[in-house]
Amino acid sequence: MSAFLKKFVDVEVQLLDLNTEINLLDDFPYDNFYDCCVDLIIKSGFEPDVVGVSSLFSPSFFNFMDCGRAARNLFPNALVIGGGNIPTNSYEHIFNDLDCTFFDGLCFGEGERPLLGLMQSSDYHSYMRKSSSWITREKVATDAALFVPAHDFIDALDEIPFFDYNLCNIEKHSTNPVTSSFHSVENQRGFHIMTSRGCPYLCTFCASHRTHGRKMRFHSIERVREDMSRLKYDFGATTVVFQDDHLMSDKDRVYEILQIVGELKLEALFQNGLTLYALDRPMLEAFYAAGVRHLVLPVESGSEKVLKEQMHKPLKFRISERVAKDCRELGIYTNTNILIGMPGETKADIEEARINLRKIHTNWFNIACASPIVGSDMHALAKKKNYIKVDTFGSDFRKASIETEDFTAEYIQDMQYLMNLELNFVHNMDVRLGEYSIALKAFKNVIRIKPDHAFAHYFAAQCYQAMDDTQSFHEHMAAYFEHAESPFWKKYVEYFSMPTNAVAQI
Ligand code: B12
Ligand code: SF4
Repeated sequence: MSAFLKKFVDVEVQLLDLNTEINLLDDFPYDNFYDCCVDLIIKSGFEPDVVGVSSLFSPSFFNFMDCGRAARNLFPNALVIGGGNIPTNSYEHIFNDLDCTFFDGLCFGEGERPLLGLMQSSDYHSYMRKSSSWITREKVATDAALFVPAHDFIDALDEIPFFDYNLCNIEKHSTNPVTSSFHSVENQRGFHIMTSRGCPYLCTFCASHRTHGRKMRFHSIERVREDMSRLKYDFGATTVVFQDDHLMSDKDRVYEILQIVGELKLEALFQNGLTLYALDRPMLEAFYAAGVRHLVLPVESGSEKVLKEQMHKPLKFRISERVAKDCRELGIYTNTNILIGMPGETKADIEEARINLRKIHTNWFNIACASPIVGSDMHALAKKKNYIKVDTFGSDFRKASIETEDFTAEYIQDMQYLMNLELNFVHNMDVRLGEYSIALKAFKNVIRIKPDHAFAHYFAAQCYQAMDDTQSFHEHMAAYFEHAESPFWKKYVEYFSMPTNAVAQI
């Protein structure tokens, strides 16, 4: 947005990225996020005329509100505006239910053009009153039924200049949680990149279309090449993290992008799952040839019925099986994303999924609890049927928040952890296929984060035994027996009939 604004108007822009700043704090010497926000804004030395607060994620809803309040209190004469997925989807809640007075306006959907119009106007408030991409307290309060906000998209994405990375302290922004969670990447300097916007699919759990729309829009291939080259040569990028919602929409274009990645010798991560039907063998070979060694597979469910009826996802389970197998054969590590607890999903569906998912030759499963993201069809349905049991403005896919005629939230929460243990440990595919060193790397990663993880110790021990490392086998079995005694692990040890007699086993 900064680069786009500067193309047309003479503005000075400063960026305060609280994600990065807070990540770098050694401790949190504040009573709450609001105090932290005030302190960091003061330390930044900003004296803005306009403060724009951005929020993309439900878990940051309350932080978004705190930032807006802090900006209003610190800069009483400034225009305070907000944008991103959260205000786009929750503006009625913000202005009506929470009676928010500190935001002068909220932007609906993408912000480049609405922000430019605003900055070019002589009277901000009257511009926001007239523009249907700007939401104000008055519009929502007086015309709630009549007021329908509208997108103002840029069709040809190349109109947006190369991003204004000079706003960032690149060293600080390189503390990137995405790259470090990928199997093949260590301590890399990664930049997010989005070569297209929009997605035509109708997945019921997704709200991306509310911000970016359903129509695909693209950067040209020339522009993708230019951006990646500048990131590499001017900013020292070693990794590009693709964030397109539907990168695979045009396969020929993907081949060209992979060619560029390969030529520039950049690591490429595809953090969003890539549409599986498009990942045929030649395409996966092209990924491999470009140096890609890790992919995320959006399998989403092991039940065809749930995929079709609950998720509206045009995906056949056999395609997921084939892609995971091909990746393994080619030497591409895979994480598989699974959601459980959709409205309409039954316990029988979940049981079916548990069995089916064991057939996926993936390296690791990420099992998440379906979260009713505001703006998604799933949220609308869950709200209508009164299925939402907790405040969803903080929902983050870890906490089960839906309760239906078929299951309780506690059941989904328990099942999420049980499926994690079952698919990643008890039936771990790498162990089953004798890929012990790959499995071990994952188990040791779990132990690093959770040193008392009894199952990680047990299965790490099994790998060491198979690799003839007797000493490490004994060390991990000893750790297993120690932790298996705790009340938390005891129930899972019993459930999976894991060994309990230390003397007999070691
Ligand atoms: C990159 C990304 C990440 C990165 C973010 C890195 C970073 N520092 O930016 C990482 C990996 C860290 C991440 C993490 C998560 N993510 Co994420 N992520 C994305 C992704 C793929 C792209 C975001 C992006 O850059 N878009 C491109 C730009 C052009 O669009 P934009 O950011 O929306 O900004 C435009 C408008 O929103 C608007 N705008 C935005 N801010 C402002 C401010 C003002 C003042 C104005 C006027 C306009 C404006 O104008 C912008 C330009 O057009 C989106 C999907 C998507 N397509 O947006 C998901 C998405 C935002 N993530 C999502 C989720 C759920 C998460 C996680 C909660 C996942 C998890 N379980 O951990 C976490 C939360 C992290 C946290 N901090 O709490 C969901 C959010 C849904 C929701 N309501 O919560 C999305 C929509 C994906 C999806 N379809 O489900 N994510
Ligand atoms: S989840 Fe992905 S594929 Fe489905 S609608 Fe959202 S962006 Fe598109």
